[in-house]
Amino acid sequence: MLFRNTKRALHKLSKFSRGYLNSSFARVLDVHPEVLDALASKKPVVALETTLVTHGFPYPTNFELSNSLESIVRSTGAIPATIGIIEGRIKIGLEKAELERLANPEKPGSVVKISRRDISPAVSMKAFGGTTCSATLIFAALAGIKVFATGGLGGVHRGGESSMDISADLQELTRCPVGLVSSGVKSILDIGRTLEYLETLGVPVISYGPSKEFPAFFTPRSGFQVPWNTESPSVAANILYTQSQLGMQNGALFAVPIPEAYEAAGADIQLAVDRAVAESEVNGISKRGKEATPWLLNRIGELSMGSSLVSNVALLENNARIGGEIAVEYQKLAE
Ligand code: PSU
Ligand code: MN
Repeated sequence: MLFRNTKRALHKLSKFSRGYLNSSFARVLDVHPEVLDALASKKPVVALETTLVTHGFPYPTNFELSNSLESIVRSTGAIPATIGIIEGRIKIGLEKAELERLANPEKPGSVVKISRRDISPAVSMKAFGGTTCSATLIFAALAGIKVFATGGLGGVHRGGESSMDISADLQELTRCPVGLVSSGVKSILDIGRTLEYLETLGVPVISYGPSKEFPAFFTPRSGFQVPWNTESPSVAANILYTQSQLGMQNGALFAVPIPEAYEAAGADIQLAVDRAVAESEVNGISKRGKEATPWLLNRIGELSMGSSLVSNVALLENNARIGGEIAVEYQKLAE
């Protein structure tokens, strides 16, 4: 019996791997053997991003956090696939040494923040990179991963109606059939316009909690309502599965409020957010494109004396667990 099962698994794996190895993207993209096996044998997989490692958290918190997100995903029965770029190779699933390479600023050479527009130059120039939500969505979709868990999605920046600083993350949700689990967007952004933009793009936004209030990352309340809410991983999985049955190419955003224990800290952090945004307008960082978000995140950490980082870790860990639960339910439907 054992032998027969193993043989069947090997057969499936080799068929899947053959398809994968013949595809053109295999020339630039490596799927970690554990992730490849999970995809071939239809186990649930959750994608994780690395901009939070390279541009979101200081070392060694970033390295430890990434490991803890992977363990939390595992504890739900799903396999984690942390995505990043190592010397021009796109990695779906990173080895510990590769993760350390992206996390540790003392390693030689720079590590770039990779959104859609940076992918082909980074690959061609053998760069190291942390993938934003947009790039992570692209690679997750290429590999056939259905769920991606992170902290905050990018969006329309404050003043975006004149600066046109709108994260590529939003557009990408129209192109990748992946469920993105985040705690909404930070109030460094214009939350109302971000939701309007997602509506225009036709991306379903579902609050994953007791109410239809869209969460504002550090706080569960943004003052904006979304049309749908659920607290059930199987309903969330069903939303993704329905889109796949209809052949829809877009993803969906599941917006999870920060755990209750961190609600109170949110009000103080909000002051830091407002001050950081005001500073960025005075010192001109708000007009420096991709530097704006990492600068604001770092400044909020300084102004809140690390409290924002503690909350950020808590919500990321919560989202990794929920991502795992949704992926497990999705796989049941897809069987
Ligand atoms: N917002 C956060 N934390 C983050 C990011 C956004 O609260 O770490 C990162 C994500 O990787 C996101 C990217 O995809 O920043 C968006 O950057 P930009 O605003 O430059 O598109
Ligand atoms: Mn931008």
